[in-house]
Amino acid sequence: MKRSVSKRLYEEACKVIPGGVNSPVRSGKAVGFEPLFIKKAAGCRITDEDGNVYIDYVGSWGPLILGHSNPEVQEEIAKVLDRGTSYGIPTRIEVEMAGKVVEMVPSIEMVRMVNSGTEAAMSAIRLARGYTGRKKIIKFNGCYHGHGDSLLVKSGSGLMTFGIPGTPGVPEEIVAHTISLPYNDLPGLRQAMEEVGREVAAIIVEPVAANMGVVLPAQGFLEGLRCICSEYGALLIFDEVITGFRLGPGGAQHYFGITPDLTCLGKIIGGGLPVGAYGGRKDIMEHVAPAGNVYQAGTLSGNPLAMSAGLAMLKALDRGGIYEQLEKKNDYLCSGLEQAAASAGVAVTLNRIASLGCGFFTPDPVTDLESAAKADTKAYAVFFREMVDRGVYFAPSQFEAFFVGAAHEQEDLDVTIQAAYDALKVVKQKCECGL
Ligand code: KE4
Repeated sequence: MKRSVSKRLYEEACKVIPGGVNSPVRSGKAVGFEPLFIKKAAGCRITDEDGNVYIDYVGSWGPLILGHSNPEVQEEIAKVLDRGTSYGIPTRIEVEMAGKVVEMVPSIEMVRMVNSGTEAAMSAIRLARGYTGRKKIIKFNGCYHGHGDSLLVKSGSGLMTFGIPGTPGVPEEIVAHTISLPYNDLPGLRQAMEEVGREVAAIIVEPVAANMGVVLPAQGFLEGLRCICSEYGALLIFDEVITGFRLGPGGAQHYFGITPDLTCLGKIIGGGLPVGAYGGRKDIMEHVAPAGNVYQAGTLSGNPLAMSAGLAMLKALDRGGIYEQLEKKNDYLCSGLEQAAASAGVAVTLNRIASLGCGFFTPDPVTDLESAAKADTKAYAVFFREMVDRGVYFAPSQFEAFFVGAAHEQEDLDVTIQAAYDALKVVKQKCECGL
């Protein structure tokens, strides 16, 4: 495929943007690939500046569950555009959006809009510390909760992709109160809580980890977190930036039947525009300024343009019937990918749930960061490049999820599976030759 325009744009971008990208995971560095520059997108397809078309399984890293340029979402955005984009003064649509989130997410009695998942997670942490008067936070290795200082400890996503253990610029004093433990290890958590449990403000978790690839909670893990938090008076925070509205209208907390104290949201809630949110028990949320003293603010929080996109998406998702379809499509795709890997004789462990998945290039089960890290990233890089050359765009990292959306039709899935048969044969040849 000719990609000369993307190549030129990348060269220009690298002169004025760090690494040529506005977010590290978009860089193709980890898979030996210079990033595409996208000109337009519709449905499940993206078109690059050279006119090449790809079936897209990144979907802006999760938000576009209904596909690119969804007519309902675009229509609502257009309606608001005529009236302006942001006032910095309350609007009717913010009340409607908050009401919709409270209606859809079981544990949320009150919610505050912000502009990203990072803001949602860092605000929830601050609120938990302000509410409990405690300092320590427990997270899990390989989970990623945005780039807020106190959560950049053994994180997933771009930090795992590029092997960045922590990050310069975060003073040790800031992360001194952050403890990161193995995901799915309840005994390890119990031991830590026996030592510091009364100092722990919150345990924050991705109820399905999707930033070290996709790793499912072990049987009893989430229930265990709930019990332990209640036992020690720590708050349970579900970071549902990916799973929220992805695993169903009520997210992972409804899917698994667990009630967190606070929930972080992002991605889908913005319908493709910048929106995050955090919410939960009213007695906790009423500590947030100006109702309470825990300060958090945002110039563009709740802006009517972003609210219109997010609300349109939530209403469409809440109409019913869509999640069953998404799960069927993902099951079909994953089965096809597994058959393609078996046919090529390439070891792939495919973790999936609802419309989310990840194929790890390893024969062994992947249940935490340690087992995820054993995946053959070189093999994944070959797979990624071979698939892109066949018009299929997966995440440019072994440690990111793929997302199936409502716009992926049977034909798109079949094209993807056929491409995988061919791509995995190349992986086999290249990996056997040690290339
Ligand atoms: P944002 O600040 O990127 O909106 O959200 C941060 C965040 C928080 N929590 C979870 C569970 C997340 O997955 C994320 C962001 N996810 C990554 C992709 N795995 C965003 C992609 C990027 O960094 O460009």
